[in-house]
Amino acid sequence: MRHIWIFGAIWVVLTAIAEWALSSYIASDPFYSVEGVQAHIALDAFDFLLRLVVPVGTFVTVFILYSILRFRADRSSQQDSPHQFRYNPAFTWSWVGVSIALNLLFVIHPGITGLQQLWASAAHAQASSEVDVEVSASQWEWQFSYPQYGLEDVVNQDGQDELVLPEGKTVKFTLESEDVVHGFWIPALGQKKDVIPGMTRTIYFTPTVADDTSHNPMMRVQCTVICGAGHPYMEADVRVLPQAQFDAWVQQQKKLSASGS
Ligand SMILES: [Cu+2]
Repeated sequence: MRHIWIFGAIWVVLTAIAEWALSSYIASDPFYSVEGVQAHIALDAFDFLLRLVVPVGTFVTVFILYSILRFRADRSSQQDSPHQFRYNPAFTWSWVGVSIALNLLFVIHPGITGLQQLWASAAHAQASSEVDVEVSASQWEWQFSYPQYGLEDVVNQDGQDELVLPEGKTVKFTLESEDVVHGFWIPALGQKKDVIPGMTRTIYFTPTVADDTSHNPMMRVQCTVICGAGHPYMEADVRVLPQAQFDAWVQQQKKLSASGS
């Protein structure tokens, strides 16, 4: 009985430390600094799973280490350790029961509840998206057009492809590939979708923070499907601008395309 109390105390303390370390890691790691409505749904699911997995991980670790250290055979003795048992039905069935309960919980939340949130958010986005962006993927380049504004294959002042989005607005992306399968991913916005030749697919993002690739490397377009030698470099810069600046950018691009053609 004493061992159970000591084990429990170590487990609780280690779990508390691990949860604290996890929180500070997530808070400081740019990979988790999401800046979009849909991304927050995904991060909440991830966060919930990780938080419940920590006590399981510390339980197994403490269990093994405590058993090894506390119940090892005496060095001077040729005998096995006296603290041994082969069957412990109470423990076995508790373990099986807790595992089943946790897995069922994960299926319900964040599994079903998270999917419902994502679907609701997609339906809402579909009804309310205000900006259309046509994305063309090819080996190994992303090109962005804005049919509403008559802008095709926009580039920044250095001539690089660039995706510019208004802050707080839902954007509908129409994805097409000119050659092979690519993957359209903006890490900071938390979702991705394969871009498949011969198909037109759509995805919606609602960026919530004005940010750009130079401040946050996760705010970029990245190909996620190995599509040939240039795949790792198939990236494009993203700039999320407050609405007024976005409007000014549209006007500037319109002037540029008028003078260029
Ligand atoms: Cu690729």
